[in-house]
Amino acid sequence: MSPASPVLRLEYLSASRVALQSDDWLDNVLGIACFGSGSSASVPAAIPFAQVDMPPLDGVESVCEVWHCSEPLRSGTRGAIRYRQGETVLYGILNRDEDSTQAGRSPLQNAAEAAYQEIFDLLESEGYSAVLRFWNYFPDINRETHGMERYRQFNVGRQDAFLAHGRSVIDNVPAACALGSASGALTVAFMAVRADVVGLENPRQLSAFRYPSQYGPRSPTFSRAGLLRLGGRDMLFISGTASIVGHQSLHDRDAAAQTRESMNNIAAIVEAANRQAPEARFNLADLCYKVYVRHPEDAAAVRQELERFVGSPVLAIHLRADVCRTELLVEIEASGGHPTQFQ
Ligand code: 3EB
Repeated sequence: MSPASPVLRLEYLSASRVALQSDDWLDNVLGIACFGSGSSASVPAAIPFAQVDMPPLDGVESVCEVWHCSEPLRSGTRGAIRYRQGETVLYGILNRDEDSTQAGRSPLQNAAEAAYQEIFDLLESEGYSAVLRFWNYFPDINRETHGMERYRQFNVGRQDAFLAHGRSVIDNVPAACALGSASGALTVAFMAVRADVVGLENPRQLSAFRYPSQYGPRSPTFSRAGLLRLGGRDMLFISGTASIVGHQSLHDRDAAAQTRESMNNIAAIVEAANRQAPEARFNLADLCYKVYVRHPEDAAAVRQELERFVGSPVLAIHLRADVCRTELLVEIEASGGHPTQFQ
């Protein structure tokens, strides 16, 4: 049985190409995250948009990640959030400056908590029961301020918002990533659905929500992947995945080996997804990858290892970003089950 027309579609294109698109094209756009340090794409205010200072390492100046949806869409704003929604999908983006001070809490912790509270408020009032994916970007992720590394500050604020909304912080939490940009505000993009999402864990890795306290006072609140069925199709959203086995980082100073270990982890998540949804037959060669690389000089080796591992041409973009542990040189996210277009 051939599946119905896909609800979600992913497209990657440059900011200058985005500027050339017609209104018809924009009608079906859920939102756009544009990566690069140049000036941002000009996009109508009704389209959720963020410019993220993470330069592409693929020889282009910018790359825009565009989510399309086949459902009739309408736009809205709530506080700092710009969102766009269809019958089953809601995508939103929010930028939040780190400008609020409060005794005992860092501005980033405050910004993260406020951002997530605002998102949960929106999803509760609009009735989207599950978050499929969060993308978190903020500068200086490895820098220590207020006596704590900024990634750890973020984890405290994020978890507090989950708890404030009575949401579980273990098991079946949303898939996510958290990367360091070169500049800018805290940016959170998210995709939520009126559907059941199954959170997947990786047997090779301790669940992040159970990381021991050596990684910070609060464990990160994310699952290794989110699996769902939408419009008759199984879709898989794999969280940022690094060279971590158990809870330990492996292959210090070796970006190629870290890439292989990250892919071993992604392969294990794909296996877990196929156990859960056997008909989906997710396959490494059919996924679309977004690769975050700490040092630009590692990009060629990382790209080569990824292609070797997958064993066929790979749909991938590579971005310059900081990973949330200083020893990690690469992080890879992936998704599958939706059409993807590169141009
Ligand atoms: C890891 O496995 C690497 O804090 O949202 C990956 C995916 C990572 C998501 C997050 C962090 C996050 O711990 C880092």
